[in-house]
Amino acid sequence: MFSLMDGFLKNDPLSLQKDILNHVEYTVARSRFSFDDFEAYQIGLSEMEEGKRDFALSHSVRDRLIERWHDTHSYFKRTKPKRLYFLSLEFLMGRSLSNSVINLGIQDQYAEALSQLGFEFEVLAEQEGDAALGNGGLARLSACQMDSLATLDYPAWGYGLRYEYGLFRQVIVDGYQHEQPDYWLNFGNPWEIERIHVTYEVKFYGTVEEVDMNGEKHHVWVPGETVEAVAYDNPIPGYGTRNTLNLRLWAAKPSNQFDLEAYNTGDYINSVVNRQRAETISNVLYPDDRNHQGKELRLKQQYFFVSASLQDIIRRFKEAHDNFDELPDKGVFRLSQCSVMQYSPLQQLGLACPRNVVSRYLIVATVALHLNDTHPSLSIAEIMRILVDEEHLGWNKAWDIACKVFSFTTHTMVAEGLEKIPVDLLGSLLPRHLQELKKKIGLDYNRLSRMSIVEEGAVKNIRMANLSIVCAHIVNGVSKLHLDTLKMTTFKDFCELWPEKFQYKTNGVTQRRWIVVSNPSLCALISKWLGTEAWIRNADLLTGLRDHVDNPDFHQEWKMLNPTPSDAVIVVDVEGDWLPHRQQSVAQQINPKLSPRYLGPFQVKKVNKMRLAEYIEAMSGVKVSLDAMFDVQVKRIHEYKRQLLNIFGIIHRYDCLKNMDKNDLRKVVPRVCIIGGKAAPGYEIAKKIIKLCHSVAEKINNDSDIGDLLKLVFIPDYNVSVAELVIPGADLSQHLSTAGHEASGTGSMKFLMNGCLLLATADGSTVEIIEEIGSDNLFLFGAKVQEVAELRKKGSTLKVPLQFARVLRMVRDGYFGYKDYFKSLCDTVEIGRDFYLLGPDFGSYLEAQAAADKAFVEPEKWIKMSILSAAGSGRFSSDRTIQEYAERTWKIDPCRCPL
Ligand code: 26M
Repeated sequence: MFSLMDGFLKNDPLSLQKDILNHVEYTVARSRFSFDDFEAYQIGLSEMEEGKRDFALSHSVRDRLIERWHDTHSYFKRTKPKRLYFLSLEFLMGRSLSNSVINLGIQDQYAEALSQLGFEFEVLAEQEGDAALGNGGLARLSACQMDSLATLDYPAWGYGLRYEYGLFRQVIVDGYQHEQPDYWLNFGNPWEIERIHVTYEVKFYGTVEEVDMNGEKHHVWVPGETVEAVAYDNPIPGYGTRNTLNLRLWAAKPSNQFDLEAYNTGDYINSVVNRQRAETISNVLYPDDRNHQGKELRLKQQYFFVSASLQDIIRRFKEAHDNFDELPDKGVFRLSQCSVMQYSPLQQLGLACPRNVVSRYLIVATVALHLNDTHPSLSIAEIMRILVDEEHLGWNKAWDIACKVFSFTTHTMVAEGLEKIPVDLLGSLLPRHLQELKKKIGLDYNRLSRMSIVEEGAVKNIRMANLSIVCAHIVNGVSKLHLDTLKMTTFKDFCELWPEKFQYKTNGVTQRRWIVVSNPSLCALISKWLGTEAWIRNADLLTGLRDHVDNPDFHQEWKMLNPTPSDAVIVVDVEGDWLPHRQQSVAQQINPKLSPRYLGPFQVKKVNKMRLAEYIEAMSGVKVSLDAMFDVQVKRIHEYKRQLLNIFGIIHRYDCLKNMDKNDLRKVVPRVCIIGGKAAPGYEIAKKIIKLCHSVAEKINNDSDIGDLLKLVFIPDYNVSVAELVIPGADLSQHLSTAGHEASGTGSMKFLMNGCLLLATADGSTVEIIEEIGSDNLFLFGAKVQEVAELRKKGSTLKVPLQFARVLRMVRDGYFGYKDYFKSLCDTVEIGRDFYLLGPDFGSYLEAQAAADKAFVEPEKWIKMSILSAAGSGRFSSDRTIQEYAERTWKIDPCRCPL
């Protein structure tokens, strides 16, 4: 890997050791030792409590991040490129240690430094907890995109909230999900830098007063509550570059503005208690990734986030445009000559000044604001308030600016998922914003009511998506199918009005995290066979793996395990019969001494399966066979994602095994079915799906007739670091959403990169994955988007396969216990009520599963499919996505900090 020598801090192993020891002594202040007293150091480190052992190490890495962070930001300040501000209420960063040393290019040096001290880097890295400030797909996408922005040298900032409690920890008790608070800051967070001096006041409630200023009427908002936002900076290092971006997260603190009234009247205790309430704003992440429930606290979080971020952005803008001397050639200079400074600096935020050459030049030198879903959409109302009330711009001019700086991405397929805020709530919390929005509503009265920003009804709602669409100059979908669907349904009217606004940028994931960090042996293998590491910054190069797809040496290193020791294999077909199939496996030498942590490029899949098997045994006590196909479905639990279809398939498989001839049993392809994911705490049906999974697992795993032929395990508390372990070890992964419901899906891309075969519906980004790898290289099933509507129309006249009815009956009749508890779950898939079409898709699902069984016992075929999956995954790198955004939406250029 590349290595950069730079800064004050040296990166040779000896210097690293010294730095780590310094932090043990002075940052952690846990042990007294002398540098040559190795024993003392070791005792000092092991004395630290769980979760703190990686602390000194992390701090030494953090120092190196800060160095680059400073250089990057002073370089941006000097060169004044147009900046992107990426606004998101959620970021799922996971762990930072491994990712940081890899992106800094110093992982080998750290490994050596630690090993000389008697420690293993990987073991210490395992100590780190996840930063889980988000729910699922949207939040992990933000994290991948930050990595790409940094790596591709784009001048960007991320903004988010520093929740004290991240996404709840999932604990399974007796098969039921319980939620426990994720107080992730307990041991301190070495990756953040608290900026006690970067604070802003955020106002809430109160009244709007009209005041007369020089004969003009102005609105002044007199707040009822004021809260302080404090900045916490999180460095985001790029790979193969010195650029290190900033993710600035806001925490709420009591404001310094005392309630004098209360103090004067002597109600000291109550006024202190009231001040303390402020901190609740950034206390906890809302754990529902479905929709908005009109909760006041959530709205407060959104506005708190928006207000602090915009104040910060505007402050930086003003700073940058005060000092023109250094950049005589950059237009900004010309602006000063045109005395633009006589305008409020805020007017320069977009295109406030008259449409002339100068103003056009201005926008190049300014900012782009990106709304990650509707969650930060109050930014639009806030910018309008600032421009109109504080900078005294006319409404039209202010609106023009807002339209030019904002772009927006939506992450949901269905209209019900779009966020709404009751007008009354908005009016009470942010009275001035509502006044301004009403002006906009006035304009919309002539349009179709469905396009209005306000939804009429008993309770009037602000439609955040409509607000964002009306304002943003570009509206993005997250896959081709997603945008096409929106164009025909939810956003039809808008698309007809402004067709040029709508674009799609198919999602991607970062190969740094999802191959280099999480699958080091595959990383080494790919680099070896491509003869370069350049694919780590340019994922398109992965297509080069196709050149070796028939090379037996390459296969040997890529290999999965010898599938099954039997001479013939039987798979289940759609009729539920078992078909014999000749197996062509070659006897394989398996080295039983192979360490699970072995990082060499040999038999990569096998090594990763061993690691996963170890984890499964530790978590659930279930021993699984490495010869089995590891079949994985990990993602948030949702009815539309159809984990229930998976479980019904498993029950069907179990039922077949139970009814099979003893002789045939030994010819079956063994499976380990792995399911993981969290259900929103209030999502009853999703929770019942988790319970059913456990009940079925209990039955199957304890059935001595079945043994290794079928196992079902639920992996608790699925999160980013668990994903890093599970994905590399999967042979097959399932993506079962009813077509037309998954906007994109990004899990599938991570599996694809790791050479795991997909079993999927033609939904979201899968359609584009098929374009890349070809339909022969995955197991496709189920109704297509166009057919879904037709099937739904059929209602109770729908035909479902007999096997489906049989499985449903087993659950209903209490074959897995908890008959009453599962009743409402069973009702959701009864003919006529089966909205997500599990019944109609069941037959084709079983066929796809049978095809997977068949392919698995032809190792040559399977390995080829696996190689071609990884080789076709380059398009699904977030680097490609970010480059498209930069060029087509944000209009920003790379700005690379010199070495
Ligand atoms: C809303 C209101 C209150 C609290 C939480 C929310 C909320 C949070 C997250 C609603 C939706 C949220 O996320 C939606 C999401 O994750 N969508 C997924 O986005 C991925 C990235 O684009 C896509 O790949 C998935 O298909 C899409 O489901």
